[in-house]
Amino acid sequence: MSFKYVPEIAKGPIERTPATLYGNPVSNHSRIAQIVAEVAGLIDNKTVAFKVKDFSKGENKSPEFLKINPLGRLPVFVDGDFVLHESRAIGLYLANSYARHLYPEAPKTRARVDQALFYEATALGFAAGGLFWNAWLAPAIGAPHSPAAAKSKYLELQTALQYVEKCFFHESSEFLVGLTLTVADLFIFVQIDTVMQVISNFNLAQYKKISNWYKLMQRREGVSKLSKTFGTMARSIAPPKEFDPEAVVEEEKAPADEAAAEEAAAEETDATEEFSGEAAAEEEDDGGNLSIDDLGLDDDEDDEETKALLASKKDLVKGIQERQQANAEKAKSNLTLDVKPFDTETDMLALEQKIRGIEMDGLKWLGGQLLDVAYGIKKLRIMCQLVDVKVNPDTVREEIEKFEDEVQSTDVFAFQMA
Ligand SMILES: N[C@@H](CCC(=O)N[C@@H](CS)C(=O)NCC(=O)O)C(=O)O
Repeated sequence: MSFKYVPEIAKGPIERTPATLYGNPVSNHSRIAQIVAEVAGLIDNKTVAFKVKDFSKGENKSPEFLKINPLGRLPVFVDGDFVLHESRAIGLYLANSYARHLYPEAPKTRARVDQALFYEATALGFAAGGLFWNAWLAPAIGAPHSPAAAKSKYLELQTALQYVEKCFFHESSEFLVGLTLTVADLFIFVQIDTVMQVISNFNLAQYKKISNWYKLMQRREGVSKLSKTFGTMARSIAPPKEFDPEAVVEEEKAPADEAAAEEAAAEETDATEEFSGEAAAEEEDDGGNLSIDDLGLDDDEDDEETKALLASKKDLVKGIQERQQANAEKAKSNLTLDVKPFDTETDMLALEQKIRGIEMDGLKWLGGQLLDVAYGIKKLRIMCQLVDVKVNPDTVREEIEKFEDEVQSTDVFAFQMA
């Protein structure tokens, strides 16, 4: 069924019928959009209904589906008359609309997140997707593939992982960028999970930071559910495979395979864009989501009974949203920062007052003390409490570093749940 807006009630987000995310958990692109919806709780709270399109039945090429995406590709996001293609655009739209903390606004932190995202969308994604296709999915479903491409994607993936290991996880953070979970963690998790679930001997342990991070990510709410669904669906297509980059190249040296291999390698750019995988889940119920159409009310109806029904639905949704907001605002963290001055001349008490003057919704300053560093220089150790959904710790640091005449650096001394 398609959802449509009812003019009288389409005045703000609380009155909206759920949006729909069409996808398939075997597709890494789908999971990039899905993971944001899952982690933000949008599927559980019925803001977004997830609907599987089965590649093997050609559901992504049906005339009806081609009307919403002429490319016949997944994922697609539909919210009333707003239709959005491209996995990353959908993931970022969901974060911007419903979970802003996942895409921090502080310019430098956002730039680092973007750096990770662009790398994910290019080098890392092509390598992981190409390996998934050429080493596992295409052989499993009898589609054209190239062992040589599998090897080169495998090597490209090693380079990409070396880069991620070296250039992210600053200050021993458990996250790729900054001190909190961001879309960078989510999108990159999808790519690494794509490989980990189907290549049984893939050695992620050699990348210590990535490997620890991957284990923690796998346990996160929303991430864990998505990863398990993907694993189950992948195993319903074929078991995970051992991959030996040297052996596959030997295999490809057979002259009869050469022409086919070259053709497959030429076709293979972002190989996962071409696949028609197997879908296990059932689809096309409306997820129990109530549409105003289901109430049998007419758009133009203005009798008292109809108005009362609309008002009671509106109150119900508003009540649920208020409770969700109240729960989200209970999650707080304590951040302790060490602020180093430029020199002994800096008036530390005045600096502390300036810092305490920084005001943000969700930020509360707590204790502070001056500690000796060396040669008469003191640093300020100052603590604050942050409402997680409202304030990103990196924003606080960037605000303090704006006092550039006095502040040389800010370092995180501690950051933990309050
Ligand atoms: N750039 C697109 C790629 C989408 C894409 O290629 N999806 C694949 C699944 S991973 C698909 O639907 N393939 C089916 C087809 O091309 O027929 C995105 O990021 O959303």
